[in-house]
Amino acid sequence: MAGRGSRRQAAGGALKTVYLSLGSNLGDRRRNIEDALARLEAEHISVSARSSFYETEPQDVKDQPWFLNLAVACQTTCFPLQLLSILQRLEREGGRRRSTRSKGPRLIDLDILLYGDHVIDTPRLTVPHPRMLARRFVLEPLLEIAPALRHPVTRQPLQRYLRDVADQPLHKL
Ligand code: GSY
Repeated sequence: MAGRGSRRQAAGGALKTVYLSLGSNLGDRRRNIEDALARLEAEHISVSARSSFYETEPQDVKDQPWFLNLAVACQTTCFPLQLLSILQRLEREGGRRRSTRSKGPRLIDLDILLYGDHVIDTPRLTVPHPRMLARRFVLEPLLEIAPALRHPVTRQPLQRYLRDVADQPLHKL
């Protein structure tokens, strides 16, 4: 019985809740993020919750403009690597300029933080996002929209990681 089941597989899997982090620190940052959210919807990645905007100090490379960040919850039938490919294409279409520094300024950055409570470890994709617990610009917006989330690996509430990053400057807008 190939038919229906296999076609459904080709089109996507079960509906999943995924959490994404968006950031921009070049040009009209708010517009870049709003455009990316509209493009997600056009890809049938449906945004079900969005955080406030946060003005955040750059991590890693400090001599670049501050970022505007937010987190969203989305509903999607995409498999993880399909979702990654779409987000990477949206980054390219959003005109991401890779500076000579890999962690330098960017028009739009889209990262998968959580894919349901799945744990994914492949050469292309690691979920939960490997640096999410060390980044206040990720944790604060994420916890605003999903305060009860637990980390799928440690099973600890994400809330408890906030105090470790409390010294990273950020303003909720
Ligand atoms: O990893 C996302 C890009 N990025 C950011 C960011 O979005 N916000 C802040 N505050 N610092 C960052 N460093 C990098 S790289």
